[in-house]
Amino acid sequence: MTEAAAIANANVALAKYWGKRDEALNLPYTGSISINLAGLTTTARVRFTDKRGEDRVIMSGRQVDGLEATRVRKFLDVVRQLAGRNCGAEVEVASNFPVAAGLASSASTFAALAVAATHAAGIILSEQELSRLARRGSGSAARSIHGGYVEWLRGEAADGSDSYAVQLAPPEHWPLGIVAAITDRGRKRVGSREGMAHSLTHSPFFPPWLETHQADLETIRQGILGRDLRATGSAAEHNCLKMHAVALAASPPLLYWNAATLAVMHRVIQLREEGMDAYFTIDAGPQVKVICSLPQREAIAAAIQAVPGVHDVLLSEPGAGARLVEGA
Ligand code: 2P0
Repeated sequence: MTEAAAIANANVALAKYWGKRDEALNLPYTGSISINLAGLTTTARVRFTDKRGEDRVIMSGRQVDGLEATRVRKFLDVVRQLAGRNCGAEVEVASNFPVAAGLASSASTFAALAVAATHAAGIILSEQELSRLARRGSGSAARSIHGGYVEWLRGEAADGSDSYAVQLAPPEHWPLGIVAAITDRGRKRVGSREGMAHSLTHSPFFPPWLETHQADLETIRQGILGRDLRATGSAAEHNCLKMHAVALAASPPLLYWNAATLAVMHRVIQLREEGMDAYFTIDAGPQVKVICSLPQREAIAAAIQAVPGVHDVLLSEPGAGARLVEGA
């Protein structure tokens, strides 16, 4: 097989990945826990050619060069090394949601690429191996290999062999609702990669972030297993605000929010006071994801859509893991 296509969903972290202990291997300082987002999907197609020339990378319909293409080429190098092949590739990637704006497009991109590229190269990996491989492209991609509720294990080994994601529970374990509020359609100014590196070296709050993270992981894991929305949601909000506190306290500071981000946060708190089960979380961008009970999702989405500055809302629920769509 020299050509294959795969799809993978984005994910939203409830306990965040923020800080690498190894930048080359994308090894995190902490574990993290996420929900796979149904319907926020990236398709990746990989074709290995006979020629040894440079890889051609097409993203959202246009050929890219520079950093974006370099990241994909480096990732393909890992696959080529695994497969013992040395050939060029043509890669096409397309997502059905706003990319590079804090909606985890690198997670779905590299999870889909891991599945497509290994099949195209003729190698079959276990889900654990795929997760480890996807991590090399983007840390959070390790989590998008699996469906439902997922924990990426920090691991201890210097070579990253024990740093991969596992499924905590399948999507049907707990059919939650997720609403993503789009408050800015542009690309974010500081990507996660630079943002976490800067936080690590320039924020006095990085050490306390590490010290308090394990407790959040445990609360969120138990909350998911026990289907306890209040425990899970409160701990996710707390963990999100701590991550942003780390970034805000960096010098110079990193401020990912805009006015609408903050307005949505206030609206979610108000919805809770009105008796709704809703909790917010925010990644390295201005969008807000709201975790809520599934029967209340439409009403919550309507309330969020009405917040001034919200361009759009996307509705999701826990979705399936990365999978091959062509080239089996
Ligand atoms: C997360 N983020 O846990 C955290 C929360 C952003 C904020 O994982 O450098 O794109 O490719 O490993 O995976 C985004 O970081 O970073 C991310 P790299 P990645 O979802």
